[in-house]
Amino acid sequence: MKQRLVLLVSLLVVMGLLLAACGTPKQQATQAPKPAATEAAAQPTKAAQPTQAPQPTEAPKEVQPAKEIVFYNWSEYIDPKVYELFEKETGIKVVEDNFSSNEELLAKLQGGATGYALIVPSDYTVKIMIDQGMLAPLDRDKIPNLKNIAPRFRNVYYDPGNKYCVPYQWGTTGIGYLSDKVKKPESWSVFFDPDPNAPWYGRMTMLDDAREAFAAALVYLGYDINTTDEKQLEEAKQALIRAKAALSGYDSDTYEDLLASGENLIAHGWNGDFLQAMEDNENIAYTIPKEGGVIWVDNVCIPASATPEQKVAAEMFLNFILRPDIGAMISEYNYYATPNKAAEAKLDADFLNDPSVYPPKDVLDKLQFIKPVGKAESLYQRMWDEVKAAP
Ligand code: N2P
Repeated sequence: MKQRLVLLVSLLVVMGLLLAACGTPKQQATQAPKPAATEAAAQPTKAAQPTQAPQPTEAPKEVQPAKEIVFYNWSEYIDPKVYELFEKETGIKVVEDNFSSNEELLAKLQGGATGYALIVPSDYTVKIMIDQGMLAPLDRDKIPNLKNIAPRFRNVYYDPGNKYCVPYQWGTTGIGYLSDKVKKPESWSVFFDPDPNAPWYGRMTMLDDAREAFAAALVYLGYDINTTDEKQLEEAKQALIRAKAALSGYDSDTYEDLLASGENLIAHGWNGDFLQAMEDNENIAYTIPKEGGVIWVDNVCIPASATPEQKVAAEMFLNFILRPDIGAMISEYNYYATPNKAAEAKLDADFLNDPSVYPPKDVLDKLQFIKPVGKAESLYQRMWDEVKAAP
Protein backbone atom coordinates (compact mmCIF):
# COMPACT_ATOMS: atom_id res chain seq x y z
CA MET A 1 0.00 0.00 0.00
CA LYS A 2 2.75 2.40 1.08
CA GLN A 3 4.89 1.40 -1.88
CA ARG A 4 2.03 2.16 -4.21
CA LEU A 5 1.60 5.55 -2.62
CA VAL A 6 5.28 6.34 -3.03
CA LEU A 7 5.02 5.29 -6.67
CA LEU A 8 1.97 7.47 -7.18
CA VAL A 9 3.58 10.46 -5.53
CA SER A 10 6.74 10.12 -7.63
CA LEU A 11 4.60 9.76 -10.73
CA LEU A 12 2.78 12.96 -9.85
CA VAL A 13 6.07 14.75 -9.24
CA VAL A 14 7.40 13.61 -12.62
CA MET A 15 4.15 14.66 -14.29
CA GLY A 16 4.36 18.01 -12.57
CA LEU A 17 7.91 18.53 -13.81
CA LEU A 18 6.91 17.58 -17.32
CA LEU A 19 3.98 19.97 -17.22
CA ALA A 20 6.18 22.74 -15.90
CA ALA A 21 8.67 22.11 -18.71
CA CYS A 22 5.85 22.45 -21.22
CA GLY A 23 4.93 25.96 -20.11
CA THR A 24 5.34 28.75 -22.65
CA PRO A 25 8.33 31.08 -22.19
CA LYS A 26 5.96 33.83 -21.14
CA GLN A 27 4.44 31.69 -18.39
CA GLN A 28 7.87 30.74 -17.18
CA ALA A 29 8.97 34.33 -17.07
CA THR A 30 6.03 35.35 -14.92
CA GLN A 31 6.22 32.29 -12.74
CA ALA A 32 9.90 32.38 -11.97
CA PRO A 33 9.90 35.17 -9.39
CA LYS A 34 6.68 34.02 -7.77
CA PRO A 35 7.03 33.00 -4.14
CA ALA A 36 5.43 29.70 -3.16
CA ALA A 37 1.88 30.11 -1.88
CA THR A 38 2.91 29.44 1.69
CA GLU A 39 5.70 32.02 1.60
CA ALA A 40 3.31 34.61 0.27
CA ALA A 41 0.95 33.53 2.99
CA ALA A 42 3.51 34.14 5.67
CA GLN A 43 3.97 37.76 4.65
CA PRO A 44 0.67 38.98 3.36
CA THR A 45 1.18 42.64 4.07
CA LYS A 46 4.67 42.76 2.62
CA ALA A 47 3.51 41.05 -0.53
CA ALA A 48 0.51 43.31 -0.84
CA GLN A 49 2.37 46.58 -0.32
CA PRO A 50 5.69 46.70 -2.11
CA THR A 51 7.83 49.47 -0.65
CA GLN A 52 10.15 49.82 -3.64
CA ALA A 53 9.12 51.28 -6.96
CA PRO A 54 9.53 48.66 -9.71
CA GLN A 55 12.77 48.99 -11.70
CA PRO A 56 12.47 48.93 -15.49
CA THR A 57 14.81 45.95 -15.70
CA GLU A 58 12.69 43.83 -13.34
CA ALA A 59 10.68 40.84 -14.59
CA PRO A 60 6.98 41.60 -15.24
CA LYS A 61 5.14 42.13 -11.98
CA GLU A 62 2.94 39.42 -10.53
CA VAL A 63 -0.69 40.30 -10.00
CA GLN A 64 -1.16 40.68 -6.26
CA PRO A 65 -4.15 38.96 -4.68
CA ALA A 66 -7.13 41.08 -3.67
CA LYS A 67 -7.23 41.67 0.10
CA GLU A 68 -10.90 40.78 0.28
CA ILE A 69 -13.04 38.55 -1.92
CA VAL A 70 -16.73 37.74 -2.01
CA PHE A 71 -17.77 34.10 -2.11
CA TYR A 72 -21.30 33.66 -3.50
CA ASN A 73 -22.40 30.37 -1.97
CA TRP A 74 -25.36 28.26 -0.87
CA SER A 75 -26.30 28.85 2.77
CA GLU A 76 -24.63 26.80 5.52
CA TYR A 77 -22.35 25.13 3.04
CA ILE A 78 -18.94 25.90 4.55
CA ASP A 79 -17.51 25.98 8.06
CA PRO A 80 -16.83 29.66 8.85
CA LYS A 81 -13.62 28.45 10.51
CA VAL A 82 -12.27 27.81 7.01
CA TYR A 83 -12.39 31.56 6.33
CA GLU A 84 -10.58 32.30 9.59
CA LEU A 85 -7.80 29.83 8.85
CA PHE A 86 -7.44 31.11 5.29
CA GLU A 87 -7.23 34.70 6.46
CA LYS A 88 -4.65 33.79 9.08
CA GLU A 89 -2.51 32.14 6.44
CA THR A 90 -2.88 34.60 3.60
CA GLY A 91 -4.22 37.84 5.00
CA ILE A 92 -7.14 37.56 2.54
CA LYS A 93 -10.60 38.07 3.97
CA VAL A 94 -13.47 36.08 2.50
CA VAL A 95 -16.94 37.57 2.73
CA GLU A 96 -19.88 35.28 2.03
CA ASP A 97 -23.08 36.12 0.21
CA ASN A 98 -25.81 33.51 -0.35
CA PHE A 99 -28.14 32.36 -3.11
CA SER A 100 -30.85 29.69 -2.91
CA SER A 101 -30.93 28.11 -6.35
CA ASN A 102 -28.88 27.74 -9.50
CA GLU A 103 -31.42 29.83 -11.33
CA GLU A 104 -31.00 32.66 -8.85
CA LEU A 105 -27.22 32.52 -9.23
CA LEU A 106 -27.45 32.44 -13.01
CA ALA A 107 -29.94 35.30 -13.21
CA LYS A 108 -27.85 37.40 -10.87
CA LEU A 109 -24.70 37.05 -12.96
CA GLN A 110 -26.55 37.37 -16.26
CA GLY A 111 -28.02 40.57 -14.86
CA GLY A 112 -24.49 41.94 -14.72
CA ALA A 113 -23.72 41.55 -11.00
CA THR A 114 -19.98 41.87 -10.42
CA GLY A 115 -17.74 41.71 -7.40
CA TYR A 116 -17.96 37.95 -6.90
CA ALA A 117 -14.66 36.09 -6.94
CA LEU A 118 -16.14 32.64 -6.35
CA ILE A 119 -19.50 31.02 -7.07
CA VAL A 120 -20.93 27.52 -6.51
CA PRO A 121 -23.06 26.32 -9.44
CA SER A 122 -24.24 22.72 -9.73
CA ASP A 123 -23.15 20.53 -12.65
CA TYR A 124 -25.78 21.56 -15.24
CA THR A 125 -25.39 25.23 -14.42
CA VAL A 126 -21.61 25.00 -14.85
CA LYS A 127 -22.28 23.76 -18.39
CA ILE A 128 -24.68 26.63 -19.11
CA MET A 129 -22.19 29.16 -17.73
CA ILE A 130 -19.23 27.78 -19.69
CA ASP A 131 -21.28 27.82 -22.88
CA GLN A 132 -22.20 31.44 -22.25
CA GLY A 133 -18.62 32.49 -21.51
CA MET A 134 -19.49 33.36 -17.92
CA LEU A 135 -16.58 31.53 -16.23
CA ALA A 136 -12.84 32.24 -16.13
CA PRO A 137 -10.61 29.23 -16.91
CA LEU A 138 -8.56 28.16 -13.89
CA ASP A 139 -4.82 28.65 -13.83
CA ARG A 140 -4.06 25.07 -12.79
CA ASP A 141 -0.47 25.89 -11.85
CA LYS A 142 -1.88 27.96 -9.03
CA ILE A 143 -4.01 25.09 -7.75
CA PRO A 144 -1.64 22.14 -7.29
CA ASN A 145 -4.05 20.54 -4.80
CA LEU A 146 -6.35 19.73 -7.72
CA LYS A 147 -4.42 16.46 -7.67
CA ASN A 148 -6.52 15.50 -4.61
CA ILE A 149 -9.73 15.29 -6.64
CA ALA A 150 -10.92 11.70 -7.12
CA PRO A 151 -10.53 10.54 -10.75
CA ARG A 152 -14.28 10.13 -11.32
CA PHE A 153 -14.82 13.87 -10.71
CA ARG A 154 -12.18 14.90 -13.24
CA ASN A 155 -13.73 14.09 -16.56
CA VAL A 156 -17.24 15.22 -15.89
CA TYR A 157 -19.46 16.04 -18.88
CA TYR A 158 -20.09 19.62 -17.77
CA ASP A 159 -16.43 20.56 -17.32
CA PRO A 160 -14.03 17.97 -18.76
CA GLY A 161 -10.66 18.07 -17.02
CA ASN A 162 -11.87 20.58 -14.39
CA LYS A 163 -10.80 23.43 -16.67
CA TYR A 164 -13.17 25.93 -15.08
CA CYS A 165 -14.27 24.60 -11.72
CA VAL A 166 -13.22 22.67 -8.67
CA PRO A 167 -15.73 19.99 -7.63
CA TYR A 168 -16.83 21.01 -4.13
CA GLN A 169 -19.34 18.55 -2.67
CA TRP A 170 -21.87 16.11 -4.06
CA GLY A 171 -25.17 14.84 -2.80
CA THR A 172 -28.73 13.83 -3.47
CA THR A 173 -32.20 15.34 -3.33
CA GLY A 174 -34.86 13.38 -1.47
CA ILE A 175 -37.21 13.64 1.49
CA GLY A 176 -36.44 14.46 5.12
CA TYR A 177 -39.01 13.65 7.80
CA LEU A 178 -39.50 13.38 11.52
CA SER A 179 -39.32 9.67 12.17
CA ASP A 180 -41.07 9.95 15.54
CA LYS A 181 -44.14 11.57 13.99
CA VAL A 182 -44.34 10.29 10.44
CA LYS A 183 -43.85 6.92 8.88
CA LYS A 184 -41.16 6.80 6.24
CA PRO A 185 -42.46 8.29 2.97
CA GLU A 186 -41.80 5.57 0.41
CA SER A 187 -43.06 7.56 -2.56
CA TRP A 188 -43.15 11.11 -3.88
CA SER A 189 -46.93 10.66 -3.67
CA VAL A 190 -46.68 12.12 -0.18
CA PHE A 191 -46.43 15.48 -2.01
CA PHE A 192 -48.23 14.83 -5.28
CA ASP A 193 -51.16 12.80 -4.05
CA PRO A 194 -51.45 14.35 -0.61
CA ASP A 195 -53.84 12.99 1.98
CA PRO A 196 -55.80 15.95 3.43
CA ASN A 197 -56.37 14.00 6.66
CA ALA A 198 -52.72 13.22 7.28
CA PRO A 199 -51.08 15.07 10.18
CA TRP A 200 -48.40 16.39 7.82
CA TYR A 201 -50.93 18.01 5.46
CA GLY A 202 -49.98 21.69 5.53
CA ARG A 203 -46.76 20.89 7.39
CA MET A 204 -44.50 20.10 4.46
CA THR A 205 -42.12 22.22 2.37
CA MET A 206 -40.68 21.80 -1.10
CA LEU A 207 -37.47 23.35 -2.41
CA ASP A 208 -37.90 26.82 -3.84
CA ASP A 209 -36.17 25.66 -6.99
CA ALA A 210 -37.71 25.27 -10.45
CA ARG A 211 -35.59 22.38 -11.71
CA GLU A 212 -35.61 20.49 -8.40
CA ALA A 213 -39.37 20.86 -7.96
CA PHE A 214 -40.06 19.73 -11.52
CA ALA A 215 -37.58 16.86 -11.13
CA ALA A 216 -39.54 15.57 -8.13
CA ALA A 217 -42.85 15.80 -10.02
CA LEU A 218 -41.43 14.29 -13.21
CA VAL A 219 -39.79 11.37 -11.44
CA TYR A 220 -43.07 10.71 -9.60
CA LEU A 221 -44.89 10.64 -12.96
CA GLY A 222 -42.27 8.31 -14.40
CA TYR A 223 -40.85 10.83 -16.86
CA ASP A 224 -37.29 11.89 -17.62
CA ILE A 225 -36.39 14.71 -15.24
CA ASN A 226 -34.91 16.60 -18.20
CA THR A 227 -37.89 16.24 -20.48
CA THR A 228 -38.65 19.02 -22.93
CA ASP A 229 -42.05 17.56 -23.82
CA GLU A 230 -44.57 20.26 -23.11
CA LYS A 231 -47.39 17.83 -22.29
CA GLN A 232 -45.29 16.03 -19.69
CA LEU A 233 -44.23 19.33 -18.21
CA GLU A 234 -47.83 20.46 -18.07
CA GLU A 235 -48.72 17.26 -16.15
CA ALA A 236 -45.82 17.90 -13.78
CA LYS A 237 -47.02 21.45 -13.29
CA GLN A 238 -50.49 20.19 -12.34
CA ALA A 239 -48.92 17.77 -9.87
CA LEU A 240 -46.92 20.62 -8.33
CA ILE A 241 -50.07 22.70 -8.01
CA ARG A 242 -51.82 19.78 -6.27
CA ALA A 243 -48.89 19.51 -3.88
CA LYS A 244 -48.95 23.22 -3.20
CA ALA A 245 -52.19 22.94 -1.22
CA ALA A 246 -50.44 20.59 1.20
CA LEU A 247 -47.35 22.75 1.69
CA SER A 248 -46.59 25.36 4.31
CA GLY A 249 -44.32 26.91 1.69
CA TYR A 250 -41.34 26.66 -0.66
CA ASP A 251 -38.02 26.91 1.12
CA SER A 252 -34.41 26.08 0.25
CA ASP A 253 -32.60 27.67 3.18
CA THR A 254 -34.36 26.99 6.48
CA TYR A 255 -36.47 23.90 5.73
CA GLU A 256 -34.22 21.64 7.78
CA ASP A 257 -34.51 23.94 10.81
CA LEU A 258 -38.31 24.01 10.46
CA LEU A 259 -38.20 20.23 10.59
CA ALA A 260 -35.85 20.15 13.56
CA SER A 261 -38.14 22.51 15.51
CA GLY A 262 -41.14 20.28 14.77
CA GLU A 263 -42.97 23.04 12.93
CA ASN A 264 -42.95 20.90 9.79
CA LEU A 265 -43.00 17.13 9.52
CA ILE A 266 -41.81 16.45 5.97
CA ALA A 267 -39.51 18.34 3.59
CA HIS A 268 -38.15 18.00 0.07
CA GLY A 269 -34.46 18.80 0.28
CA TRP A 270 -30.77 17.98 0.11
CA ASN A 271 -29.32 15.11 2.13
CA GLY A 272 -26.56 16.99 3.96
CA ASP A 273 -28.92 19.72 5.17
CA PHE A 274 -31.06 17.11 6.92
CA LEU A 275 -28.01 15.42 8.41
CA GLN A 276 -26.84 18.79 9.75
CA ALA A 277 -30.24 19.34 11.36
CA MET A 278 -30.00 15.96 13.10
CA GLU A 279 -27.63 17.69 15.48
CA ASP A 280 -30.69 19.59 16.75
CA ASN A 281 -33.23 16.81 16.43
CA GLU A 282 -32.14 13.19 16.31
CA ASN A 283 -35.52 12.10 14.95
CA ILE A 284 -34.83 13.61 11.55
CA ALA A 285 -34.39 10.96 8.89
CA TYR A 286 -33.66 11.12 5.17
CA THR A 287 -34.93 8.90 2.39
CA ILE A 288 -34.95 8.68 -1.37
CA PRO A 289 -38.40 7.54 -2.53
CA LYS A 290 -38.81 4.36 -4.54
CA GLU A 291 -39.25 6.29 -7.81
CA GLY A 292 -35.77 7.81 -7.41
CA GLY A 293 -34.41 11.32 -7.06
CA VAL A 294 -31.69 13.73 -8.10
CA ILE A 295 -27.92 13.39 -7.77
CA TRP A 296 -25.72 16.46 -8.18
CA VAL A 297 -22.18 17.78 -7.91
CA ASP A 298 -21.62 21.38 -6.79
CA ASN A 299 -18.52 23.19 -7.99
CA VAL A 300 -16.55 26.27 -7.03
CA CYS A 301 -15.78 28.46 -10.04
CA ILE A 302 -14.50 31.95 -10.80
CA PRO A 303 -16.83 34.19 -12.79
CA ALA A 304 -15.37 35.75 -15.93
CA SER A 305 -16.19 39.13 -14.39
CA ALA A 306 -13.64 38.70 -11.55
CA THR A 307 -10.70 41.12 -11.67
CA PRO A 308 -7.16 39.65 -12.04
CA GLU A 309 -6.54 40.44 -8.35
CA GLN A 310 -9.74 38.70 -7.30
CA LYS A 311 -8.90 35.73 -9.51
CA VAL A 312 -5.46 35.27 -7.96
CA ALA A 313 -6.97 35.42 -4.46
CA ALA A 314 -9.76 33.05 -5.51
CA GLU A 315 -7.26 30.51 -6.81
CA MET A 316 -5.38 30.66 -3.51
CA PHE A 317 -8.68 29.93 -1.76
CA LEU A 318 -9.45 27.04 -4.12
CA ASN A 319 -6.07 25.52 -3.44
CA PHE A 320 -6.67 25.98 0.29
CA ILE A 321 -10.04 24.22 0.38
CA LEU A 322 -8.55 21.35 -1.62
CA ARG A 323 -6.13 20.60 1.20
CA PRO A 324 -7.03 17.23 2.77
CA ASP A 325 -7.53 18.69 6.26
CA ILE A 326 -9.69 21.57 5.03
CA GLY A 327 -11.70 19.30 2.72
CA ALA A 328 -12.43 17.01 5.66
CA MET A 329 -13.38 20.00 7.82
CA ILE A 330 -15.90 21.08 5.18
CA SER A 331 -17.60 17.67 5.01
CA GLU A 332 -17.61 17.38 8.80
CA TYR A 333 -19.49 20.67 8.91
CA ASN A 334 -21.97 20.33 6.04
CA TYR A 335 -22.36 16.54 5.96
CA TYR A 336 -22.02 16.34 2.21
CA ALA A 337 -19.77 13.84 0.44
CA THR A 338 -16.47 15.16 -0.82
CA PRO A 339 -14.98 14.64 -4.28
CA ASN A 340 -11.60 15.13 -2.59
CA LYS A 341 -9.99 11.70 -2.30
CA ALA A 342 -7.27 12.93 0.06
CA ALA A 343 -9.87 14.55 2.34
CA GLU A 344 -11.99 11.41 2.34
CA ALA A 345 -9.08 9.54 3.90
CA LYS A 346 -9.42 11.84 6.93
CA LEU A 347 -13.15 11.32 7.46
CA ASP A 348 -14.71 9.00 10.04
CA ALA A 349 -15.79 5.54 8.98
CA ASP A 350 -19.27 6.37 10.34
CA PHE A 351 -19.59 9.18 7.83
CA LEU A 352 -18.16 7.18 4.94
CA ASN A 353 -20.55 4.32 5.69
CA ASP A 354 -23.65 6.46 6.08
CA PRO A 355 -26.08 5.46 3.30
CA SER A 356 -27.65 8.93 3.45
CA VAL A 357 -24.29 10.36 2.36
CA TYR A 358 -23.04 7.55 0.15
CA PRO A 359 -26.13 5.87 -1.31
CA PRO A 360 -25.90 2.12 -1.94
CA LYS A 361 -25.82 0.91 -5.54
CA ASP A 362 -29.55 0.11 -5.80
CA VAL A 363 -30.37 3.70 -4.79
CA LEU A 364 -27.63 5.25 -6.95
CA ASP A 365 -29.10 3.46 -9.94
CA LYS A 366 -32.37 5.34 -9.43
CA LEU A 367 -30.80 8.80 -9.33
CA GLN A 368 -30.60 11.19 -12.28
CA PHE A 369 -28.61 14.33 -12.94
CA ILE A 370 -30.46 17.51 -13.88
CA LYS A 371 -29.11 18.50 -17.31
CA PRO A 372 -29.28 21.73 -19.31
CA VAL A 373 -32.45 21.69 -21.44
CA GLY A 374 -31.54 24.51 -23.83
CA LYS A 375 -34.50 26.47 -25.11
CA ALA A 376 -36.86 24.59 -22.79
CA GLU A 377 -35.18 26.38 -19.87
CA SER A 378 -37.66 29.23 -20.32
CA LEU A 379 -40.55 26.75 -20.50
CA TYR A 380 -39.57 25.37 -17.10
CA GLN A 381 -39.28 28.88 -15.76
CA ARG A 382 -42.67 29.96 -17.11
CA MET A 383 -44.39 26.87 -15.72
CA TRP A 384 -42.66 27.32 -12.37
CA ASP A 385 -43.92 30.92 -12.28
CA GLU A 386 -47.40 29.52 -12.92
CA VAL A 387 -47.04 27.08 -10.03
CA LYS A 388 -45.89 29.89 -7.77
CA ALA A 389 -48.81 32.09 -8.87
CA ALA A 390 -51.43 29.34 -8.44
CA PRO A 391 -53.77 29.77 -5.46
C1 N2P B 1 -26.47 23.62 1.23
C2 N2P B 1 -27.22 23.40 -0.04
C3 N2P B 1 -26.72 22.28 -0.86
C4 N2P B 1 -26.64 22.64 -2.28
N1 N2P B 1 -27.29 24.25 2.19
C5 N2P B 1 -27.45 21.85 -3.19
N2 N2P B 1 -26.97 21.93 -4.51
